[in-house]
Amino acid sequence: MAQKKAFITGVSGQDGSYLTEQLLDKGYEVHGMIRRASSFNRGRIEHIYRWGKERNNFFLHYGDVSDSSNLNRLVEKIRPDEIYNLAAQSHVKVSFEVPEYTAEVDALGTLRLLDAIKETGLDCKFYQASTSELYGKVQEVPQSEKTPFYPRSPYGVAKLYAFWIVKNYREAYGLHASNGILFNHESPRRGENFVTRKITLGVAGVKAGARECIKLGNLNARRDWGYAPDYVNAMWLMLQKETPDDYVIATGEMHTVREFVEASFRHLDISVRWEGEGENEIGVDGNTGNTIVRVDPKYYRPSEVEQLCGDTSKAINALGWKPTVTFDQLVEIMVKADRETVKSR
Ligand code: NAP
Ligand code: G4F
Repeated sequence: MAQKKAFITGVSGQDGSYLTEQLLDKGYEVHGMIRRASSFNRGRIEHIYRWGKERNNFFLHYGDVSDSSNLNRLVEKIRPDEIYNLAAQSHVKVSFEVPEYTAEVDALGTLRLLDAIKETGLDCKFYQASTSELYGKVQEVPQSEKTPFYPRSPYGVAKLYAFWIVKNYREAYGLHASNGILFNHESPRRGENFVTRKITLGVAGVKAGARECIKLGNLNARRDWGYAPDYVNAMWLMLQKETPDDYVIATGEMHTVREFVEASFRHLDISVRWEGEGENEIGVDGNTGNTIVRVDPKYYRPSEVEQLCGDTSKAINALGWKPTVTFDQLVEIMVKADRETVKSR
């Protein structure tokens, strides 16, 4: 069988790096889009790049999903069998600061790619990185593919456009285009300003004596957190189906930010005692009495997504997918990795 070619936008991100590793393992030739930046932005894929260069199966191309001519040229030149559109301004809080840019990249970027496929007439499968942020102010618990959407941020609204334009191009032009509605997924490669990574880096810093405490926003927010490598495997499974469709990918378990903090400290033998309320709440080290967690309202969002919990039965039945890492294992993996990160800094 001929070697399959994949094109990944967002290759330098958390998911892009794991997806690249998995596709190379499956024998794919992988092409990734990278943005020109004034500082090094390939940290997550540097190891793969060196390895892939030797084997001549991993290639990077400069580009940006805000640039149609670049996308058209890349799609025409690479002629991929599968496109994974992972590129996004992916931070929800930041999207309130840069709403127009977020729409440009997360909404219109998706349209540009779909249109490039349509115009070249390429027989190519398309994966869209849709998100549980579409559910926002949730209309039912847990959320399935049938739950109505109610996004709560410029990010969520931009991704809502992307979700529907994927469906529209599928129905209007017969494109094999699927939406993966992925709930939060984390790993040691998670960006440092997302809450899980901020916590695991923070607790490792406190344990090492490199910092006094961690400052967080809404401790009561609840999320359905899974392990990123499991979730990128689901992306691939979706594109192996004969017909395109939309799937929820989640663990079905919900935990608060507060629980994530407690579990992280627990892995370092520190118990947290909570005192006070709201902005004045603090987390105290049960052994030393030191304040190791504080609330800082600057991390609150203008409109919050209070809870997310996914019903992944469709993916279990149709894709044979299921999560392999529990909440506690995820926390342990991340804390362990960040103890090393703190030592090396
Ligand atoms: P991430 O780590 O923030 O990675 C985002 C990637 O997009 C990076 O490679 C980034 O490049 C690239 N990018 C940003 N703007 C771009 C532009 N204008 N043109 C081209 N590339 C651009 O995100 P992630 O966690 O891997 O998530 C991957 C995708 O899944 C995103 O679309 C995200 O919105 C979505 N998603 C994530 C989750 C989750 O829990 N992780 C859940 C649901 C959906 P730089 O490295 O140069 O910044
Ligand atoms: O880690 P977060 O920033 O992730 P959020 O907003 O859920 O978005 C992530 O998951 C989405 C899938 O549902 C993706 F689509 C999106 O691209 C991204 O990957 O925040 C999680 C929760 C929020 O409720 C936030 O208010 O944690 C709360 N939080 C509390 N303190 C904090 C903090 N979030 C951050 N980033 N920083 C804090 O200090």
